[in-house]
Amino acid sequence: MKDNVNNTVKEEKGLSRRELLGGTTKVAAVAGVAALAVSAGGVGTASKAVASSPSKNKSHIAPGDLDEYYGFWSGGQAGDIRIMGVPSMRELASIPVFNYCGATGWGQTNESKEILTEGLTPEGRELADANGGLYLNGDTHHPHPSFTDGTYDGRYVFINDKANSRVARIRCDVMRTDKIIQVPNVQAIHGLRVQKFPRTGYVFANGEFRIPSPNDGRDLEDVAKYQTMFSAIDGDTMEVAWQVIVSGNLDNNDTDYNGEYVVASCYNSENGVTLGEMMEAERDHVVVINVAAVEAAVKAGKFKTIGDSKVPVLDGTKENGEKYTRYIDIPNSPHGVNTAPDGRHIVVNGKLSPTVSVLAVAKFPELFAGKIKPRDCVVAEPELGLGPLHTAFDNKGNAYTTLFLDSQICKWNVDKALAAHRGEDVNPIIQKLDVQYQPGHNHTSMGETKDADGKWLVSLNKFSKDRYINVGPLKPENDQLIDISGSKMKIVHDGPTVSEPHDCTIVHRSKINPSHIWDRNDPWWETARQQAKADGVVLEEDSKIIRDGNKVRVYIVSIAPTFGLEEIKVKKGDEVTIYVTNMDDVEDLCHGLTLTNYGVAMEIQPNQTQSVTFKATRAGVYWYYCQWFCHALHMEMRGRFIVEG
Ligand code: CUK
Ligand code: CUA
Repeated sequence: MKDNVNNTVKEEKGLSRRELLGGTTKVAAVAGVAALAVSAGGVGTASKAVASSPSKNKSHIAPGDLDEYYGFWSGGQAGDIRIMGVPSMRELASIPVFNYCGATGWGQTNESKEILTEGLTPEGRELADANGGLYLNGDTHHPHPSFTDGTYDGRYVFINDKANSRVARIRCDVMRTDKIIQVPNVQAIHGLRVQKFPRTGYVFANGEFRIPSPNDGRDLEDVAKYQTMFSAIDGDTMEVAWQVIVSGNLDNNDTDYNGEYVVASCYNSENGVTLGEMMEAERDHVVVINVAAVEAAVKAGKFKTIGDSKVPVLDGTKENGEKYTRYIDIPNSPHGVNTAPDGRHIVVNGKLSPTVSVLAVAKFPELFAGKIKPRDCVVAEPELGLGPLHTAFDNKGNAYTTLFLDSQICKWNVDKALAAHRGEDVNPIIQKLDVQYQPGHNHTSMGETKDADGKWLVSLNKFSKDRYINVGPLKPENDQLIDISGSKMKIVHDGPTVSEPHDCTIVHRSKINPSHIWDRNDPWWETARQQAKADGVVLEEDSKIIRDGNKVRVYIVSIAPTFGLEEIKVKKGDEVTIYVTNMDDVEDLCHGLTLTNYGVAMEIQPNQTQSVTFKATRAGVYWYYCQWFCHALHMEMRGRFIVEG
């Protein structure tokens, strides 16, 4: 196995952090401190391959050894994405997305504010402005990496924000969010999947709640006029390409392996607004969206737009959707939708029904041609247990379904389920495993790609109850790691998480190849670059202060253990922007800038530029300091921000 994770600084730059720290530390007494900082970083230590670990428990990754998989975990209501190592289940990083992050300055730096606000709809901007211009919360559910040709390509991870109807894109090279858009005409983006073939391509996003259209004060009580939409976002430009109005509340979705169809589950086919109304019918449905048919109609101009939005909208409701959509009846309130790695079957999870419905992708063309009835697409409907929510797959034709109410994972065989549906006397269920407790999503290693490898399954359990020492009324959730490489599932690890992750994806490390330092040509600081150019400043070289009326722009180059300016003098009332460029092109050598008592703080990663703007509201001396322990003389890495009254 090619190990692309274990690139040490030595190989890349010819200089390790250990050497850098040793070389620049002039005071002998601080050598011990430097060693402390280095051991925390752990840079340059050789690591053994996972397979060579002598441990009997395959999930145990010995100190110094590396994980085989990247896990992208939704941060739930915390609004971030967490990178986990699998199988160790160690939390490696948090990527700020829809949250405010004090560690990185996400939500405060000009670079992040641009990303957080540029994609808002006019209504969203108005509502966010009531909160100081930014949404400070998010509710992430479904992190999905980009695909090329049916498997992960390591470019991006996409994730939804149900709370404020947004979709974000995370760059896998720097593991930072680079685009966030708010989807117009809908409320609560929930289910999210990406096009698997030929590439991503589209990001498919389900609008869950039904609202008046446009939602500007009309039809407040006329609930029959409420509607919701399925949206296709162009993953390259992060613009909404088109929307289709559908019947029911959209829940989850998944796509085929041909780039032709998307299947979305819908609850509340009654279009009710109270619990009682939503529960009236025995059956709900999935809606199948025909991507080519929608594209053709958009191209032919057969669409409308709504309100201020320019996005093409098509009618795909049960009554009018003929060309674009088909509705397949599914027992009451289906939830998860999961495409098998064979590319031929899509499993719809029953939730309130003990069954899962297996749809044959090959039947969809006949369905749209009107040659078969919708229910003819259902080629198996095994009864698995109470509360089936989500299904994952291995590489041997087996499926693993979470049973929320039974607190179990049910392992079953897809071919046997098909045979049973044809009337053969076979039992598709292979094993039921107790999990602790109430599982929602589950995910297998590479299981949503054609490269499913059947090694690991994670069950994301909503309740941990007694599995950990008591931390108060709010307990952690419990993500259990299950070894599925043998004939029987075996739980090998309990992993606590906070704030309801909902979902995760598990990606082989050979697919992801993050950078160690930023490239100075990165577009991240393009706005800063333009401003510097106008000010005659070279970001990489110049530390200077430019006054422009009562606007003051401060350019600082940081190289451990100094800031290029040890004193910044401004006048009370000035609007100050500080640009910091970290010219330490050494792995893991992050600096920061915190301005005491001003509530200003940001990270500046190796070779990165970041900036922050604030008002100098009070005269006095305020120290700014580097808050990342970067050097033996880190405590001395500071300067005075002097505000003249
Ligand atoms: S949903 Cu949470 S358990 Cu948002 Cu994918 Cu099913
Ligand atoms: Cu730079 Cu601490």
